Amino acid sequence: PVAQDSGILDAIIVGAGFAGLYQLHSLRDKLGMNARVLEAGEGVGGTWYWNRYPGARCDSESYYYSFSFSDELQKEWDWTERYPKHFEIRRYLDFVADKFDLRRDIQFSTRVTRAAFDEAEGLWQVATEAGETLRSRFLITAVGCLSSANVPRIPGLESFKGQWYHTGRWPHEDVDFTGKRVGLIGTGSTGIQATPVIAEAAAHLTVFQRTANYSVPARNCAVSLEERQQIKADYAAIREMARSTMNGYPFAPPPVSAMDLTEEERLARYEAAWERGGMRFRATFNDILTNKESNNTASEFIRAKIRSIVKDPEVAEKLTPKDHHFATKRPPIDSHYFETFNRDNVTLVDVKASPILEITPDGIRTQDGEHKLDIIVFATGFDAMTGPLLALDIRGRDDLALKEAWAAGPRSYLGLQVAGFPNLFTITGPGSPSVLTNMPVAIEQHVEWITRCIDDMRQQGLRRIEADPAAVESWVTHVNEAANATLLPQAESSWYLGANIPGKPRVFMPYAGGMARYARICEDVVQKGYEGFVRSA
Ligand code: NA7
Repeated sequence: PVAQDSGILDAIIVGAGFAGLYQLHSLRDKLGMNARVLEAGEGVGGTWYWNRYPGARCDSESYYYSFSFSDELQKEWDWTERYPKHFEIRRYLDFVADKFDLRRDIQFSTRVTRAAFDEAEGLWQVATEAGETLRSRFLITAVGCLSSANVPRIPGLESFKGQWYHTGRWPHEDVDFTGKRVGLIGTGSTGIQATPVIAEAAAHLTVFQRTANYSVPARNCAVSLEERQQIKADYAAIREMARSTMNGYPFAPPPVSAMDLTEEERLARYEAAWERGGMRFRATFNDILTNKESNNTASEFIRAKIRSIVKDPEVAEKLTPKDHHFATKRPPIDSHYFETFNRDNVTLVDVKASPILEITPDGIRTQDGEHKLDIIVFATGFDAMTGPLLALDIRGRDDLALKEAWAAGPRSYLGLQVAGFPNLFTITGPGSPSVLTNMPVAIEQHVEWITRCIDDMRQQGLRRIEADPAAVESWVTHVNEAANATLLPQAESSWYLGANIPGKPRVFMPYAGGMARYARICEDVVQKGYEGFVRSA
């Protein structure tokens, strides 16, 4: 390690969510390095520090949306619900931070405003909002993929007399909806989670929907003591399974196409999956994301469910997705979302048919007229994957701005490094499987790979690593091929493609080749002496 008293750190890690915490633990406690985390929030949690909106919980099940690296940790921790609420995840990450004594190396309330590579020194210079500059050999971003809030520029927002909130920047104190007229914009995973909870409390809820969405019941429930004990006893096998699948889940589709069965058999399987609930529905057959005909059967099954749940046929029709295939946009799961539209105090506004024109002092004006509101909730998503990275204003060699390097869309090698940016590692960066997987599995793989890479460099007396532009070129090609082998890029309005942010280049960002395959490729790269990277002393 670099000497402590030189004021130079071995590594600066940006972000104290799952990724930042584990990266700090790995570098500091396994390699004995001098690492520091810079975190904008006042506590640990990362994305989960900010996402506190009503109904916020994880769509992955708690027992596998967690760290696997410490057997002691997974034995000590008890999850209470099938899907953890936002505060339970924060409590878990607090527990992790305490258990591994991580806080002493985390600088909270510290926002990075610029990071520049000093070629002469071979060091990163990282500037913070408070005016501090820190220096380190390595810079590791652990900023999450869905952490840069997207508040659409709707004229008149500043004139609104009520309160407005973005779900990903929710206030720490509860928002009281009692007796209020609430407008909610957006029907992605977040809007679909928040809708039933807000409707319970508000005098009236108006949901502004741009794209109708497929959603499957989550079937959330408490985890019993017996289940907890069983999971703990089985953890080794559960984790191994999670690492071996496409999405990092400890379950996989059977080796059966939806087209292999009769309609009756197929419907029986969908019905069972619908009852079981959650992301497991997507794993009913092995070709839902690759075969249009198969996908149509799943899409049609959900459409029929929506029509059967929602009593008003006109509302049901508006809620029925028509312009994309099931799961080609990130599939939400819900707790009584469609049922909520049967309530007297809930209205659905289709903003494709009647676009939002402006926000007025008293509400939202669509083409059809003004909707009077006391509170507006923006469930309008994120500048996904690239947003949080570009916000750091990263400058590589020759003052090359990441924003320039990625002007036509993100380009990385393995989602981990960018040509022209030596010693910068991006955990769950664009080009990695990240958002298409159960995040902790992807994060642990990345962190362990980066840690080993840095350790190998140290042992070989190397101080610098950078992705070779040719390797970036072929990885970008491979990421495109992997996406095109699925139906995913066909959903034109998907944030996977950057389509939700006006002016953002349309590039399919995550690696769709699967988590297990990705991990094998990364391993192969190491075995071939870090093929595709240029390393030097
Ligand atoms: P998403 O999935 O990006 O959903 C955002 C929603 O907001 C979606 O329905 C958008 O419609 C809608 N939206 C965005 N901008 C506008 C404007 N300007 N007008 C009307 N409607 C708009 O974000 P979430 O927070 O729900 O979920 C993000 C991830 O968090 C999720 O995938 C999980 O991984 C957890 P669109 O579909 O673009 O037409």
